[in-house]
Amino acid sequence: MIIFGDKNSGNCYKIQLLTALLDIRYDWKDVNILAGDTQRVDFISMNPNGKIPVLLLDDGRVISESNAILFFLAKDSAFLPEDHYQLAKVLQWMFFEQYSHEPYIAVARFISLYLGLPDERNAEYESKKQGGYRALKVMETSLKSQPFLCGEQFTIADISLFAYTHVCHEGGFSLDNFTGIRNWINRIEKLDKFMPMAKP
Ligand SMILES: N[C@@H](CCC(=O)N[C@@H](CS)C(=O)NCC(=O)O)C(=O)O
Repeated sequence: MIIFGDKNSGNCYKIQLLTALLDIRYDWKDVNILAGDTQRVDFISMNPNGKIPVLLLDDGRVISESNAILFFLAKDSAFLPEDHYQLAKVLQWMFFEQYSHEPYIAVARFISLYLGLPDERNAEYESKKQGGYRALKVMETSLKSQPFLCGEQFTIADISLFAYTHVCHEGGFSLDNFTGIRNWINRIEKLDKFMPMAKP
């Protein structure tokens, strides 16, 4: 199978981390968003939404959306609970990541790290920071009393939220007041076969 992605993207790193932890083999194709690769006809024919990551299976079938790819690849592994309630909790955190976390923390990081915080985006950046801190507080509430987001078991929900949380300082966030999150990050970085994200 082939993963199309950019190694500086947290959404793509989710897939790199899961495949490293599970020893899943794949080919990697670098996609350069700024050069327009995601808008080219061949790419759009795979993902009409024009976004990475994309997983192309050997039989030609395609999956987009990072959390859907995590779900697909984690089948039959310890990172996807069998218990129906626990599985719903995994989904709960992954929907939270897409609606209440990534649009704030990843976008603040993009504006700050990649665009150099231009004046015309400062108001947007500040509002992204507010939303980002709101999301971090929600995570902290769970992580101060349990090792992983869904309880004792490390799941793909942790991978999903780890991706942009552990680099949130690159978006101007401080984790000084988030002991639960800091301990959770350390715990994940110590997992067997952990793979760090590429440095920007
Ligand atoms: N919800 C999507 C978001 C994917 C996404 O926003 N990808 C960015 C890179 S991190 C992208 O491809 N942007 C290109 C564009 O919007 O043109 C996911 O989780 O996979």
